[in-house]
Amino acid sequence: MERNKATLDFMRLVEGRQKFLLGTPDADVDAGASQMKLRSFLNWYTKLQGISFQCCLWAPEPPRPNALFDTFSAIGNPLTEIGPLIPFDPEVCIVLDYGDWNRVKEKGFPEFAVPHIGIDHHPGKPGFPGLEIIDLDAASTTCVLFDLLEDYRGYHISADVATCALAGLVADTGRFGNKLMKKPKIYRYAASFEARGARTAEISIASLPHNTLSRLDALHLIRESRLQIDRELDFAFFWFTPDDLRSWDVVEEDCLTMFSYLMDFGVITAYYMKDGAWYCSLRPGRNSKVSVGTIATGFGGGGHTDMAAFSTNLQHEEIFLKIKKILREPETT
Ligand SMILES: [Mn+2]
Repeated sequence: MERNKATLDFMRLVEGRQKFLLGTPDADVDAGASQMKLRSFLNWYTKLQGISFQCCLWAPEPPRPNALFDTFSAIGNPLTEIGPLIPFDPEVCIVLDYGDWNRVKEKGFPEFAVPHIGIDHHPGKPGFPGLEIIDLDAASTTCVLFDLLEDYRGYHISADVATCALAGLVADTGRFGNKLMKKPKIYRYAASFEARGARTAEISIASLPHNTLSRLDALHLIRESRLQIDRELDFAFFWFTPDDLRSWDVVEEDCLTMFSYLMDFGVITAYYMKDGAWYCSLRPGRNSKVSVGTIATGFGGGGHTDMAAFSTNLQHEEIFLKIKKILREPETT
């Protein structure tokens, strides 16, 4: 059977090897699914060659729990398998779903003088030290892996691997909910995975948010006690703390959905802690004429007309007042 060039290049680098490091900078569902899927293939392939198999999974931090991981637990679950890198001496390093090699290194990916293979659907940046297999058109890294491995002779994609691949696809395209859904290619992949036995019902259930009530509670509490509004200046401001997130049992993104509920305001600002520093994120409402980038500049930050941010040592009360002052200034000059 005619095999594509990427498959040939990939197989040339893994042939005869038995120790693999599979790394990813962000252990989300697609990255975890890609690690599991590839590990399952390499396990099959080394057995076929009659050699032993060793594989170490790497990510800078454990993945955030997500019910979709359970749907592919039959072939492994990165939640339980990614840990600190034990002394391990790989013969090949494979980096998945990474985008920018420098970011991977910044996150502590160990450097080994062995062949590297990058497999991704994000645009690569210069500097990757090896073979890059990138398909910008693919909806997830699990799809790139599917193209790479599906026609490899004798390899049979099991229902468990197909379920894992579909979980990556569903999570990365926002449950088919974003603009990528216009691409028929996504449905073709989904159909291919289903034809190989992917358990779609299980995935549909797992992809429903498990914390709907916590999110509603969080939004309610923000509305009640963390939201300040100045109607005259057309300005909405909300804030939350790491303690809030813990007591509400939600993550930062759940609170930031407030942005989309406040779109009738000219300027919307969220104040919260990110990576250990206080941080303000600004958005204009749907009919706003204000450049939020200009406001962020007033705090030493920056950004664009429609998205801006700055980090700060100021308290939320001070920021609220200072932004109001900036919004008022055009009238006083
Ligand atoms: Mn991805």
